[in-house]
Amino acid sequence: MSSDVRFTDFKSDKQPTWCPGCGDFGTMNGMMKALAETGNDPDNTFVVAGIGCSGKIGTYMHSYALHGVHGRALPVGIGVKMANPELEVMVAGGDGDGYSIGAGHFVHAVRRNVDMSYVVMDNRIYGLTKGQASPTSREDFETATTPEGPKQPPVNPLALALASGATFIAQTFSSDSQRHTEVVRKAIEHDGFGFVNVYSPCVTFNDVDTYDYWRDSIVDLSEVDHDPTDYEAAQERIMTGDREHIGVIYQDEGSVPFEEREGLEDPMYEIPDGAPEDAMDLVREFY
Ligand SMILES: Cc1ncc(C[n+]2csc(CCOP(=O)(O)OP(=O)(O)O)c2C)c(N)n1
Ligand code: SF4
Ligand SMILES: [Mg+2]
Repeated sequence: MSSDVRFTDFKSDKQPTWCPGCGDFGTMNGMMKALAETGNDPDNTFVVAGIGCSGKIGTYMHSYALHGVHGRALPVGIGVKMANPELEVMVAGGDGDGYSIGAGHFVHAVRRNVDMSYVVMDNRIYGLTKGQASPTSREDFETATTPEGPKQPPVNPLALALASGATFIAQTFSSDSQRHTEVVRKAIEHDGFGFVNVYSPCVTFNDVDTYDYWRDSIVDLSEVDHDPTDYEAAQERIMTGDREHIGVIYQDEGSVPFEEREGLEDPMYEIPDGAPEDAMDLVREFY
């Protein structure tokens, strides 16, 4: 790790193919700034990306990276962190990747509480596949495949995280660069699974959840009376309040990451080669 790293060091030489104005530009810039501000550098950072427009982020960032299978970024990220806890692991993907095909992994990653961060670029649509409804789309959101809307209420990702035992729940808006960076930084610094849902507008396929909509509806928790360490207050904001809050909504200050709790902090490269003898005895018993 180095203290003179600039956020631009996290930019790869690949030119993003995101549409001009896509929210993912701001989301990615804030992630790079937060990584640099927390003393990380590309050599100790591993980005695992989902599949979707958002998933292209692993190509546009300069770090170790893996672009794998749709909905499977989180278990891969956990594996990377467990194999080498010295790495700063950041998983990033879309609302479809995380809350639809990957919803099961989301729940279990949250409850496992490994020390890593998870940034979801929530544009309330499947962008890459050209505009189908996603799990966070509104009930009446019309698309080519849901001409009368999905006709089912959207998933509330923050509630899902809270119900799964999350120790850090936050939300940001991609175009509020300063606040987004600050919150992602807190997620990185959190001792455990730092989850950030980012309102990251799709300017091509979503004409409802637009920049103007977010600007008009967002309530910044730093400007109201909210204590993120108060579980009931967080529950109230997430379950019954206006959903468009940004900031750290819940943080368990006593969080102990899974690997620390279970004494699994040694990197796998320090484990001697070859299976331990008693494990081999067990194998011999069965063949
Ligand atoms: C197993 C599998 N099923 C479906 C797809 C098709 N697919 C690719 S991206 C995507 C949805 C992406 O939506 P989201 O995660 O919200 O990302 P966005 O493009 O909006 O950033 C789907 C269904 C796939 N690649 N793999
Ligand atoms: S389709 Fe939407 S999400 Fe994908 S790059 Fe374009 S604006 Fe971004
Ligand atoms: Mg999406």
